[in-house]
Amino acid sequence: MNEYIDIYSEIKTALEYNQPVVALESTIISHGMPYPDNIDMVQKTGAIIRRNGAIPATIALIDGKIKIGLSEEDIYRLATDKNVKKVSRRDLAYVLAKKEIGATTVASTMICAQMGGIKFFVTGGIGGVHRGYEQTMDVSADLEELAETEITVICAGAKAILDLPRTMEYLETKGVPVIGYQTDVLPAFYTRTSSIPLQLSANDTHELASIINTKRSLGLKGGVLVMNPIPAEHSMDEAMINQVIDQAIVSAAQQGIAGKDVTPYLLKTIVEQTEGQSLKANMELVFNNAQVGAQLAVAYYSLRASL
Ligand code: PSU
Ligand code: MN
Repeated sequence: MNEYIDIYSEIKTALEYNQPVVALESTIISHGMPYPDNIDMVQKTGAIIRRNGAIPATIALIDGKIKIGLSEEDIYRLATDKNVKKVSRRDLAYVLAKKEIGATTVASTMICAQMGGIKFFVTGGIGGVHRGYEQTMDVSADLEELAETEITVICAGAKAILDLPRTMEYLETKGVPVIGYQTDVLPAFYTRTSSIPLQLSANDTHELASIINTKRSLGLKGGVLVMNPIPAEHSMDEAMINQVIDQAIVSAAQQGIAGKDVTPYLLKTIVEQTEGQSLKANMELVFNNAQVGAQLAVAYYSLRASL
């Protein structure tokens, strides 16, 4: 392990004894949700992971270290400090070397989780190919990381802020297994379905654990993406949310928002335009992913122990 990794003792022990650990990203805290809901989200997500038999490990860059497992003070800083940098693969070495405070995206959380020996990671939504990418070339580094790094990411699909068909094509080209959890269509984050069929699906966490174990045994590089739809009682009206998303994209273009500011800008605008309704849905789908992710980690480690 490299000298930048700082793993909280409880998590270190769990990893040594092959107990299930589930990583969480921190960009969702700093740039994905407003304060104080972001703190509420991390605490509840951690509690759900524990209740389902795994140990939560939130990852961030603090004072020159990759911290795996954060203190309450770290979480408060991430949730409130305006100087927190959104850190993807590109920014990782820079922010560490300068000892700045950095929040990890899906891509950099995967990198750091792998450095620490963690195999599962729960989040809300991943980045992807942005709409209008023909002009902007805006494709999230999350996709390339899924192609390279051996972590299973549990999410609620991708948002319609992205070009969903092209996001799926990219993942197919890169050979990333995208597995629907109890669904055979791509969930669209705020809604349970989209018009895009999934080629792979699994009925329960044991099936998923067996697929992940087989992939590992074959030595195939790259991650696995589990698509877990938002619970029906929390899903949003499709026409309404799509209209809000369309407007947010127009407004981002008009204001010249580009690069890594695009996703945070869109998320914030959508929360404002739905008067918090989208934030509530976002939190609920993270909780649901935490439950499935923890159960999957438990199933995977018990399968490994039985081999
Ligand atoms: N989608 C969400 N919430 C988020 C993000 C995406 O619904 O918080 C964050 C994640 O950290 C993701 C990142 O990895 O945005 C993608 O940003 P970009 O498109 O700049 O790669
Ligand atoms: Mn981008």
